[in-house]
Formats: sequence, structure tokens, C-alpha cells
Amino acid sequence: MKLLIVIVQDQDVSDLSEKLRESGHMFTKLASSGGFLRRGNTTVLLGAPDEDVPGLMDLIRKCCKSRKQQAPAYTMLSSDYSMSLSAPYEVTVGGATVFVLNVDEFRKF
Ligand code: 2BA
Repeated sequence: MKLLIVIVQDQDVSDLSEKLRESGHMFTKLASSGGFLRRGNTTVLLGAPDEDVPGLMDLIRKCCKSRKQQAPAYTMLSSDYSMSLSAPYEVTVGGATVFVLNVDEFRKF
């Protein structure tokens, strides 16, 4: 068995949740936020048999789109110790960030 930790953009969560329910998978959604952009995203915890993982990867790939987002400006210190703000710039976020972990034991009480 594997545990998939899937970090998705909030805009993709309802589509992904619907597809996971349709395919009979159980999962848990946690509200999270990205360390870099400091914006909300969603972390999906999903336990599944090993043989389901390739299909789940396809499903996640189809549901989670990449998008451009504005990164926060940061303060720059020049050699003359003057401070200035960086120009705004864009980063590409997603589709999804997926970690696949082996599960030693799975029980429900
Ligand atoms: P954030 O940390 O808010 O990152 C959002 C996007 O900003 C990233 O998209 C990436 O394009 C960019 N980015 C992140 N760190 C950067 C840096 N140090 N310098 C320049 N650009 C940077 P994604 O890679 O698609 O990541 C989307 C979200 O997935 C991340 O949101 C974070 O919540 C999670 N994530 C990504 N990689 C992770 C990792 N190795 N461990 C834990 N969470 C991760």
C-alpha cells in the first residue's frame, strides 16, 4: 500500500475530489499553504493499493493545471547599504506536487 501526499491548488480541488470519489478512492483534505508564495493550497492524503498508483497519477495530472502567479516582492540590500524592492515576477505553480510513501501498516478501528 502507498500513501500519496498531493499538494494541489485550491482551484483544482473540487474536480480532483469528484474524480477520486467516482473512482472509489478514499482521501482526506487538509487546508495548507505554500512556504514560498504563502498562499492557500490543499493537501490531499490518499491511501491506495500499489497497483492503483499509476492510474491515480494520470487522474491527478489531468485534474491539476499549471498556472502563473505573481511572486511577492522581496527586499534587496545594495553594496551601499541602500534598500530597494525587487520587481514583481511570475512563477509557474503546479499542476500538483506528489509524494509517494510506502505504508508499513494500515488499520481502522
Ligand atoms: P509554494 O511554496 O507557495 O510555491 C509556489 C511556486 O513557487 C512553486 O510551484 C514554484 O514554482 C515556486 N517556488 C517555490 N519555491 C521557490 C524558490 N525557492 N525559488 C523560486 N521559486 C520557487 P510548485 O513547485 O508547483 O509548488 C506548489 C506548492 O507545492 C508549493 O507552494 C508548496 O506548497 C508545495 N511544494 C512544492 N515542492 C515541495 C517540496 N519539495 N516539499 C514540500 N512542499 C512542496
